[in-house]
Amino acid sequence: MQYFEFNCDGLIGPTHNYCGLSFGNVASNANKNSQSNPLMAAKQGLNKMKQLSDLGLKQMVLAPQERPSIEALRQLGFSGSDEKVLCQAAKQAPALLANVSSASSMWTANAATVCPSPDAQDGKVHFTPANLSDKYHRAIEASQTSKILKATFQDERYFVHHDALPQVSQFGDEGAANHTRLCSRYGDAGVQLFVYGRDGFDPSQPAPLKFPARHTKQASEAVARLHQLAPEKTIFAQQNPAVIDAGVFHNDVIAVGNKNLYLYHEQAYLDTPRVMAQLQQSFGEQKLYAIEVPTCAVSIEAAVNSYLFNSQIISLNDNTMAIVAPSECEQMPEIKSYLDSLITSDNPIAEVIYRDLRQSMRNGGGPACLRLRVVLNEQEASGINQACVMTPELFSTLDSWIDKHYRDRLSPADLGSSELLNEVRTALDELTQILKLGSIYPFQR
Ligand code: SUG
Repeated sequence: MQYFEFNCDGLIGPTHNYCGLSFGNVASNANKNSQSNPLMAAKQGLNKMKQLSDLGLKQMVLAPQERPSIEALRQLGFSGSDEKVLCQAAKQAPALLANVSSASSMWTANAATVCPSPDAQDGKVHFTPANLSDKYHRAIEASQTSKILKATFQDERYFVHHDALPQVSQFGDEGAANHTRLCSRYGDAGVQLFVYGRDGFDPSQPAPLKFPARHTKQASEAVARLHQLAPEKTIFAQQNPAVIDAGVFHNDVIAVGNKNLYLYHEQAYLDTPRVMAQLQQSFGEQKLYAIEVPTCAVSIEAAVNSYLFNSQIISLNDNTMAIVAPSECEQMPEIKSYLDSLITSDNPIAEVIYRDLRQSMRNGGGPACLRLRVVLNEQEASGINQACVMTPELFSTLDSWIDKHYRDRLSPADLGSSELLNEVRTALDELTQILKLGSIYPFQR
């Protein structure tokens, strides 16, 4: 049976804005309070999906979450009509309103950790939504993410949906941003590399000093257990605390893999040589392209500013890969020259595709943040919601939907407007029909 990688990209929601909510994420902090362009953001994301789909890759769309979340504000004590809740929050607690208005569900690499069927003992595809417990604006995504994943990967014969881990910092889980599956062919049993920032239960272990380590060892271990992974093909590695303090808030800001290729920075881990030796050992006799990027070629600062490692590496066919890099990489001479040398050296990457994703990048989200990878075989693929699969028709429907409903500028001060709330709800209501999701949003119930 043939296996494929599906890239599930988050459709960027109509409240995309810059409120500087993510301490430890350099871009989010730097762009705090600037004006965003939700229309342009959504189109930049959608155009990436179209390009990958045009290249023959399997591409899906995951719906955004309802924001502002009136439900979350009610939980925090605001009451009355939806308009009153919004208006009170805008006046009395603008910081809370910013948190419940973030379009952060676009970064679907943080939506869940996914285990394809060849790796799980029960032969099913497992999903664990990430609790994202380190940041309130992200933690409120988990329950809705679970509903969206269930509405997208529907057939219970193939898909197992676990609950998110307990919502406490000891089990902080940031999903696939800290997880990479390596394999020779997608249908082979893969090696799963789980990366965490700290030990959630033992504060005497190494941890960053300045910025939070969002993801814990115990979260990674729990997900590996839930997904029924073979211990000899599962690796747990700790991120280098010093790079977290330099702005590497997720492992996908310092390493990226596809199939049997792993591109990583020499400073990525607490003990990088050990991690690579374990990876090589789990890979056995099979060929692994382990490409180490030295600090003398790319500094940590340049990695964080360019988001080189947040590129997507994709397979164009059995032997050739391309790297989908943010356009910032093309503009930084040292990164451009690194990528030029990468495609001419001995590895399967033959092409660089630069993409303008600036709206998302300004919040610390590059090409790889915007997608969740799900490896499926043909039979499993028949059990997904087909209305979410990217086609030329779906592209043009969504493109017009964005034109119809999205604003081309939004400032933090606009978030309290009831017109915006109505615009968002009208848009999302129409979207649930386009993507055949049923009534998944709180305002629809
Ligand atoms: O969690 N930014 C996101 C970016 C997530 C990137 N994802 C991966 N690396 N996989 C975050 O920090 C910023 C929102 C704001 O500041 O308004 C934000 O949430």
